[in-house]
Amino acid sequence: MIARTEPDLHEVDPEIEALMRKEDARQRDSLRLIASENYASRAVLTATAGSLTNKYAEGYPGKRYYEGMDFIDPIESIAIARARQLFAAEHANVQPYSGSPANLAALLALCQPGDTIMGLSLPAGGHLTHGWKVSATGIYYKAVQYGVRRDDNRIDMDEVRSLAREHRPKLIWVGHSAYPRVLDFPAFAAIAQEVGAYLAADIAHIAGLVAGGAHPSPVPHADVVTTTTHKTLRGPRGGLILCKAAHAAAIDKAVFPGLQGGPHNHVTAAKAVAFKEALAPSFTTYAHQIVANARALAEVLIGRGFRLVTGGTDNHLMLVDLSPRELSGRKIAHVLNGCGIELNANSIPFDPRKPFDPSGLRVGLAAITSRGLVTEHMGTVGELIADAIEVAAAGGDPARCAAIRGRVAEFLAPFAAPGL
Ligand code: DSN
Repeated sequence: MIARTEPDLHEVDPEIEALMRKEDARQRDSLRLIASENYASRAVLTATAGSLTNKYAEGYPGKRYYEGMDFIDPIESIAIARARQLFAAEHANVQPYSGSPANLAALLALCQPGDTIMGLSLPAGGHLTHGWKVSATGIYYKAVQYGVRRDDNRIDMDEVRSLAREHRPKLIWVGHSAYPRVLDFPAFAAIAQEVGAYLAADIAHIAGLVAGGAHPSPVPHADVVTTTTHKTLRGPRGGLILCKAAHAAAIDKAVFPGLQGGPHNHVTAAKAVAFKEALAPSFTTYAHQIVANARALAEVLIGRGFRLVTGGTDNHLMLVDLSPRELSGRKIAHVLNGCGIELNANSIPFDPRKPFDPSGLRVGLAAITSRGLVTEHMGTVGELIADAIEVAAAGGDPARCAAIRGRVAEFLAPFAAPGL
């Protein structure tokens, strides 16, 4: 037997190892409220860390361009079967590297360059890849963007319908990165059907809520559904495409060889683990708890005098509007980070400020719900956020920030951070 002499990470690269441990501690001690983030479980993290990263596997199970697929094929087949079961989907492709490649694959499968596509505009809460002008999806396709109403900041289905009738898009996106209300998938499907468009739902933010039954599913209504796997779904950093059987061949061809080379097998394995976790009854409880926590936190923040975009939330996120006080979202978010409260500045609809320094703060509940926080804790969470905003608005005094950071760490100490 050969003696194991291989050095560990802390011996090979103590600099990187130390930074990784510091990031662990930072995630443990911070109130993590970035709406697109979560804590993956130890099982998910373990799956990403093994020998599967060493293997090439271009192609699909049973039809590969490499030898040595004895274990990669069953892993990917299990991931596909679990994704289909979780979302009641006719077909699943588990290979997309993340959400943006998944969205590009949907477009490559269903549209030609130059075709008209429609999506929610970025300033109204949409995603870059739904046709925003600086994205490839706004450069290679003729993008028409719908928005939200000025009075209640909700998606204006009348506008969606009239733009669709006028522009006859090949594909309509429904989905968002910063919209706090339920998406009306049947209404989008009716409009798409009327104008002969494909309907593509991007559920990256809400996939965990959909899987857990805390948000309606687009799967019965959309031709294609894309998602990341690492947000509310609580899996590894990656992507997933679900579609009708009629689009399966086109989607698979678009992912590989259309856009990607070898799938990241270690991430595929971790996706399979995450789908198994999401199929457990406890995940349904988790998904509903996220929404209950978000609603409870929204009430606390409203009680502290903050305006929320649309007046509240139906999902995992809310947007705090700082424009009545003419505060810089970027500066406030930066000071909050120093207080141990991690969230991001975000544009609000009709924002008077620029996108790089907008008027909103986006607050998401998925990560802290994974730590076991429930509605009774949202009073404290809201007070910490509101107090920190006041400290930030008054100039961000370091001693006052340190005091809040101490309160945050003390408050979070009893709640174990999954995976860390
Ligand atoms: N950037 C991600 C988010 O934070 O919502 C979406 O891609």
